[in-house]
Amino acid sequence: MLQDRKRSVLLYDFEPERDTFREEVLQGLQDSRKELPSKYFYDDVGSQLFEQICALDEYYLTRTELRIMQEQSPAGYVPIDISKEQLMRSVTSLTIAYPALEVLPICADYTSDFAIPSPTKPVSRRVAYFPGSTIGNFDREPAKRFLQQIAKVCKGGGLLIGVDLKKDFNVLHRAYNDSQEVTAQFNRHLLVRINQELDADFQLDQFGHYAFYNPGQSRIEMHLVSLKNQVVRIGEVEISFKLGESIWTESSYKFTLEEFAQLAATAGLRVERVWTDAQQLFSVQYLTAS
Ligand code: AVJ
Repeated sequence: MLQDRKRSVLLYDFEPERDTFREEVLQGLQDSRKELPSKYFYDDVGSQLFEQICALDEYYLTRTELRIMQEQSPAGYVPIDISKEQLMRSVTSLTIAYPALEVLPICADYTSDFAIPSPTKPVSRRVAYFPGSTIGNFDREPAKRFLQQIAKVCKGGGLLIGVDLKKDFNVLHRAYNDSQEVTAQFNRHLLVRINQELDADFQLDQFGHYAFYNPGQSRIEMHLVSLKNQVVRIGEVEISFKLGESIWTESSYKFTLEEFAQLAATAGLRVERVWTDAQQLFSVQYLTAS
């Protein structure tokens, strides 16, 4: 969804009244030891003057504090994504928003084995961030292995992870069968890519999007179902499909909080905090790796 470029922000305004200013000035100046509250330096012009002070050679405070912060705060961010274009787009906006942050992007399948580079600054704690409930795309054993991997990489640190929760089957069904059929298009896009990149001839209108919640397995299953008997060519190879035969393209597991805590525990991760929305649709969880 497109966002308005210009956001309006509401100010909660408790700026001291002129009367208060007068009272404090008069009170301070009528004391036997005269004083004025230093907070009143900072009107608009005063604040700009202070900014200039901060830039002075002699005024070591600000730059020294910033240096300490830069030395001690997030040493670096290592985004990992399978899509190089998407990855580099987000890196660009991140480096603009956080010029001091060292960003070390990795284009990889995050289930594969690859080395995580170390930022230039010393790292005291590694925290992984795995949003989107993408953990739900793994079957139980691979999920456990993946979490174990993270636990190993983030020992002494933790994992912030998005986990989708069990809920009304109809709500789940609609989330993967949207009325605009974007999900169907997303699903079929896999065939578009295969056609484009692997010289294949999938007929897109001959494969139907089929997604449903499987309560016994606690997962959404997404399929592309052949709408006729057909033969598809991928390069030199021919693959035949029967009418109604499906290609399983994705699983998306849903959890109760207890089930996820249990899965995490099998990987040596402990749930420290859980945040959810009012309807308990989704959770964000912080796990530590001891
Ligand atoms: C981002 C992988 C978690 O499984 O819900 C969205 C992908 N598939 N609609 C999910 C997806 C269909 C999504 N993940």
